[in-house]
Amino acid sequence: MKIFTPETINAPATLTHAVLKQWVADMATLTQPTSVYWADGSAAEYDRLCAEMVATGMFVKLNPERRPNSYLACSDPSDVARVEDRTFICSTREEDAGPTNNWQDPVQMKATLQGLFKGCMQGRTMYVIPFSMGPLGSPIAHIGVEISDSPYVVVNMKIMTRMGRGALEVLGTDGRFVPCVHSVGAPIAAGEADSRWPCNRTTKYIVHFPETREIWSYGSGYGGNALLGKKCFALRIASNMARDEGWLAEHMLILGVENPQGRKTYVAAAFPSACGKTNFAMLIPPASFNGWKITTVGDDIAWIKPGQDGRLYAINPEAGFFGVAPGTSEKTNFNAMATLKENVIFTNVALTDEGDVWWEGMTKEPPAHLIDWTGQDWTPAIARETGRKAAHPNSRFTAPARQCPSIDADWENPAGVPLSAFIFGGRRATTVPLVYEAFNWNFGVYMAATLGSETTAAAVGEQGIVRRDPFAMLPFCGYHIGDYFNHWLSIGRHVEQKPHIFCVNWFRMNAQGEFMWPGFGENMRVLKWIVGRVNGEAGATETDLGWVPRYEDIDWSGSDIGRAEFEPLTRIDTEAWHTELSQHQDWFAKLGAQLPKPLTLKHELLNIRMRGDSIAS
Ligand code: SAT
Ligand code: MN
Repeated sequence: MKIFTPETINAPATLTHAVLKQWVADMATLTQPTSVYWADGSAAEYDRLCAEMVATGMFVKLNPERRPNSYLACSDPSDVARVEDRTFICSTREEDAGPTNNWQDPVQMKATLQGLFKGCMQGRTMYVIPFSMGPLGSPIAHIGVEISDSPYVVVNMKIMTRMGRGALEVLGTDGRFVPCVHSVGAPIAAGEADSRWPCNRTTKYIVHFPETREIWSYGSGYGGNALLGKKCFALRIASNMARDEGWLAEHMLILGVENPQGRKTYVAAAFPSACGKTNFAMLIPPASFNGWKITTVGDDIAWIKPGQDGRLYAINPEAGFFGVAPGTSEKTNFNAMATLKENVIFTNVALTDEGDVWWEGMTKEPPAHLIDWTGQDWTPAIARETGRKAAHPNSRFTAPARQCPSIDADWENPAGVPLSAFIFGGRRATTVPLVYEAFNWNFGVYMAATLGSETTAAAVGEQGIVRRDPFAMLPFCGYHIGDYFNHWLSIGRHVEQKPHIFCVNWFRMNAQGEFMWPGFGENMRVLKWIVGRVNGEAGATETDLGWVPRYEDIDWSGSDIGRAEFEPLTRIDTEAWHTELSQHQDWFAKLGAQLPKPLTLKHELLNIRMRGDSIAS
């Protein structure tokens, strides 16, 4: 066994951070890599690592005339999405992880991990990846250092975070960082060849130690399992930091709505994974909305802090988009397609004969021939016969946020942007109306706490099942979800100028199983109403659930949706809500004593209203 020391880990000569160097040395001694490499985040390094991956077959370089400086990676079929049942929160006390997280005793888990990581990087390079979540040096940013044996992780982290030398400079000699340890869990024995997408097909662990702010991930090289700055740090660990320090770490996009007079209103919106957050964040208003503009601050994660002026301010801690490819087209998300023109890493989409990429929904007509994400020939005829998709339903693009044409001028402003509204949405074929505004903060927290959504391909498991996904944070809240609700209620008590809270559902279906709402750019009509409500300019009618727009409260310019189509979109089906409310009750029952009293109260109020008794909200 080779012993590594701070002197033998290839650390940059200028690095004076003794704790960091010792930690890296300890990790190298544990995992036994062939060599240690410190990522500097430069373009030259990025190009070199990509070229190396092309040589090993992990990357395909796309045709530079069609997609300059871009690559395609196709993963092992066992490694295509987040693994929620292999994700753990290891707080000292089980009660602190709560009923929605997998818990294991931290001492036991550390022992398990020591066993797994022992020698796990044999035959591989260990990359040390310093990164900042949030602009470098900003007071709201936090630093992490990921150790990984995957060059795919290095280049993705380069796009998704502020990665490299700058982050080390911020750390100085004794700065705090969140240690993130990652291995694909596939050591290479001497003389053995590496696989194209190394991972561990049978053993995966995504582990968080909230008290010591540590992350350990083993066995997967994909997305949120491996790019540890994203869900693991910016949500699971950061939600703990946020609770302790009085702010919010949320699974939310952030966008700005600019009206023709130039007034800008920022909103943050939470939807579960693969429910269209990226599309909503980059929305282009219908042509009839002359002078209205949407600007993008972030598409997945928001860190939100109270400002001096009594408002809430949000930053996007990420620097790139890790978006779902299928369904993205010039028609559904023009800005995303423009963002994807160059400097992109695609994962699990199909390769065209011209050396470009394709996925379901990118064009109306599929190409006549493709190599699908599993490496097999694909034609429309084969697809019809076998049902095989060219791109995996959870295939992704990794693209720099600065390339997005709608990027907000303040997207890197360390002070953040002031929020006027929170929007919560799920994927619901029935029951939930197109949009409604909560009567007040605590009612909004209730609605978000009971948010339901049909499951998607973003996580391994059965799809299309309605599950409670509170605040779209079910897989991402790093502590007891009841305490998290309490934290939201407490923010409401302390913030003077609270954003209004809205719920939306773009996915309601008619009896024929067709979507009733066109979605995409048409969502601007709903957004304009929301902004109008916030600014005291839009009307509504009171319902049992909250404030709902009447037909005449929505701007229908350029639309052929009439009253008859609008009514079933916003109808409150009392029968369905009786069932819904009993499901809320079942869900709340799981939270035990940690369920905040104000939410029980709101549940009772809703029950009474739905039963038709007259009572104030
Ligand atoms: O794979 S990720 O967790 O990064 C994406 C998602 O599921 O939202
Ligand atoms: Mn997400």
